[in-house]
Amino acid sequence: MWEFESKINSPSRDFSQSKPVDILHNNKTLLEFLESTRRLEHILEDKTDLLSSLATSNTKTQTCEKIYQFITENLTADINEISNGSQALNRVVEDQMIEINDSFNTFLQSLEESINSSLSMTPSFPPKLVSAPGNLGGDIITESPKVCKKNEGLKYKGEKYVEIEPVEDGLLQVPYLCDMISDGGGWIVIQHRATGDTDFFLGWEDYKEGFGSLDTDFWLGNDNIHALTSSGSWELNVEVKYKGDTREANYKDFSLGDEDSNYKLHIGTYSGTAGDSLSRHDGHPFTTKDKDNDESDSRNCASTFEGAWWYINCHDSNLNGKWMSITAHHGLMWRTLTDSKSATFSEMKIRQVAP
Ligand SMILES: [Ca+2]
Repeated sequence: MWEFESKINSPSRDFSQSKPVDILHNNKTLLEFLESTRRLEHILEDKTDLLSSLATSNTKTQTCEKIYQFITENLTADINEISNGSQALNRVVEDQMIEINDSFNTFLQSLEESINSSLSMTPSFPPKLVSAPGNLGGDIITESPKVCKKNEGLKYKGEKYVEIEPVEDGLLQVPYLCDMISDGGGWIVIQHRATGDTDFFLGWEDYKEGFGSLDTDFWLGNDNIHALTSSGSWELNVEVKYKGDTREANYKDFSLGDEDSNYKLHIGTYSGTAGDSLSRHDGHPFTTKDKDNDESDSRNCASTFEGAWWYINCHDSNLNGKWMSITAHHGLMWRTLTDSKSATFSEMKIRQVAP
């Protein structure tokens, strides 16, 4: 190319003054120039074709990119849709599994409670009362220090209870129930709940006097409990059955104050297997739905939790609560064993350990 340019750029000549040799030379130069021009045209054509081809190629590339983008976007959307669908399906399956599991557990618990309830009723309270045999059948029966003596023409219930009729100068002027077997016997039962046939959501006078049936469920009465424990030294035994398992809580030095003290509870040291869910109530008065002696300013704990107890604000235990309640804290609760749920059996009994 530079050769061509050098020729183009060479100074002009006056051909009229040229000699024949010069003319020939000039013609040759012109021919070379024309040849170069053609080559240049070819090169330009080639470049044009190339540019055109590149442009076409670029358009195709852009089209390919758009198609690729379209496919990618749609594929991603499809994958996301499938993934979301799969997750939703998993959630539905998980929810249904939880629901089935809960239903099964509820069914099992209900079945277990029904069986336990039946089992707890049968041996303790046979429907027909029989006269007590002269000997209740074992070396473990001992003379009760004061109120649960054997061989007094006793009515015998089940395997371990006897019903005692009051005597004229006795501490109690109502029939009462003695456990003649447990831990050597000699226990007077002050609370018994095994059947749920008695309403325990009652007022002050009912708890003062006592209510229910010795054949089923009852409260001995706060006046009676006070009369028994106002002299001598007494111990308290609490039995609570939950999920088929019966546990005990024992307290030394049990007594109940008189009505003027609102039947204030006094208990000593705890021992046992049920855990201690009563010591926090020690030293506190009794509250019923119609007499609020608890420590809550905003409510009556007996009304709120459907029972009657030595409530604070409000309770660790609620053994006079609502039978088989499914509402948390409303049932026969013994926190260290049942948490907030209801036990299926409870019994409180006391025994004199010293005059
Ligand atoms: Ca209150």
